[in-house]
Amino acid sequence: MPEKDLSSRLRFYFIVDCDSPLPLDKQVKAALLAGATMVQYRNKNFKTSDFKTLETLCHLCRTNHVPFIVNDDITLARAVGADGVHLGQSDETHSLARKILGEYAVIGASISTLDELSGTELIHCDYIGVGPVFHTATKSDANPVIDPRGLSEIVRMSPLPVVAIGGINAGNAGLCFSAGASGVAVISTITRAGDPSGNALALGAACGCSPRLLKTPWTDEFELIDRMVTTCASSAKSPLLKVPPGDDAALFADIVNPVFTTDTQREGVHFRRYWQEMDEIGKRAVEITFSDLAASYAKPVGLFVNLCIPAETAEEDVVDLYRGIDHVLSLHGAALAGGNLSLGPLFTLDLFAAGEGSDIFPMRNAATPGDGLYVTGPLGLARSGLECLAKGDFSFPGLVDAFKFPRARFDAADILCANGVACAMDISDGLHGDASHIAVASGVSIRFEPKLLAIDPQLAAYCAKYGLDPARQVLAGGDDYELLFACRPEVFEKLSSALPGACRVGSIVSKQDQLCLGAPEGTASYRHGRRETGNHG
Ligand code: TZP
Ligand code: MG
Repeated sequence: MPEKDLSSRLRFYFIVDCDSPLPLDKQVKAALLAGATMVQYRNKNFKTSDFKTLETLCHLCRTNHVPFIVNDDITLARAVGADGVHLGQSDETHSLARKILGEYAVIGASISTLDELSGTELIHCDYIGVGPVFHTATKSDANPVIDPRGLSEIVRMSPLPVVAIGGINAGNAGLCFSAGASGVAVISTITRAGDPSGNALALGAACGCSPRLLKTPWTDEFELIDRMVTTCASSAKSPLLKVPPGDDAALFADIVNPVFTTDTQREGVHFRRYWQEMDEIGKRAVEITFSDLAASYAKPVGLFVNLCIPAETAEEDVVDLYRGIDHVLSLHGAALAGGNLSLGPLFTLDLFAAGEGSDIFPMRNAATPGDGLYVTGPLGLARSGLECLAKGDFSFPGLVDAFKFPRARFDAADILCANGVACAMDISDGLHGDASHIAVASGVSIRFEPKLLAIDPQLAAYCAKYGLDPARQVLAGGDDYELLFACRPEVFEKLSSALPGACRVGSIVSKQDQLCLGAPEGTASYRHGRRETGNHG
């Protein structure tokens, strides 16, 4: 299995110490201030009364965009909404962790020997923790010390990035990196030190991590709303919005053919704060909401954002989110029309957009046998980019950008509308699933022509690295937000020069036993609630 480059996230891996007199939040703050890149909650005597502290630590890490891992207990990791779990040799299996926590969870395994390395189901893991490299008093049942030489032997044989553990401090961390470790995991050098913060900073420097300022949670609702609205001041001036945010409701001027749509973005389902910057989350949320308007040949006029945030959310994060929202609103000449703010356990955006429609309202029921089925651009990139973000693999920036920066295809919609294309939709869940919607609504079947699927070179390289079928990524991967449309081949001929990225992906045929023909066996687009690992939208 090829290496997943999680290195930057494993670099400075702090593990909390429940046996230290230093309170856990102080431990984690010292580590975060010193630049820790991952935090693990390790409590060998967990009681339900500890849950509140666990939750506080999870929020502290999330507020600061640092992945939070729970040791030993998959159920506890799931209950607190952790980013992953670390399992030892005597814990539950890694495959069970993958099933319960989902495909984007970070899963680690403890390894002390080459035998343990070959006996572990690494296919379900993202990294291995290897040690004890040096003598440690922190783990009473630790295996024999393997020293940096033993570490480098395991690094050499491991297909996964390695985080070294056991007796590591600022003085010897360099030996672990020289042995090939991607990161070091530490406890006592911070938690049992006379100067925890000083030791943490020294270790951070040895790891090449910069200290960070901790983000402060928001305090006053009205102040926060005021900052959200002023951040969107540039976009709040649409001629069609007569009364901007600030009153009980928005007053619009007459909108011709009014079109409305809504979308949702949930933390842990659609985004994670350690994957993306806040302004990127805002930009993406608005573009994909507007994509439904583009797919309806409508132009955006106003946007309402119903925001739900955990109490620990940093005010600057909310402002950055709205900077991203404002950027896209300005880009498309639309205005922030209103919104709502509430407290909740998860960061969630519910977005509602109002738009002005054109003479044609394209529908999914308008495909007829003999039509070709076309897309406006390459597919499979965004889904693969999402997988790269989850893996911490930064070697395919084009794919990651396709996920982070989708564009509502208003430009393509104008061309389709001008050419009278009556059957169109945007691809959010994947070509296969979205094409099925057209087949059902139009009472037809669809014959895919996989040889016609254009495979982007970065997608091809990504699939080669991870042993994936590119056709399947294209058919099943969602999130590209290109437009899918059906029309007579001669209409496509006419419009194709204005839409250079567009290509044919199949044909509309009369209804058969199967809705979709010609897709590789087992291809299925994403469906909420239909996977064991429902973790994406
Ligand atoms: N697993 C192997 S050694 C160890 C664990 C949990 C303890 C590491 O703690 P310290 O204090 O950094 O040696
Ligand atoms: Mg364990």
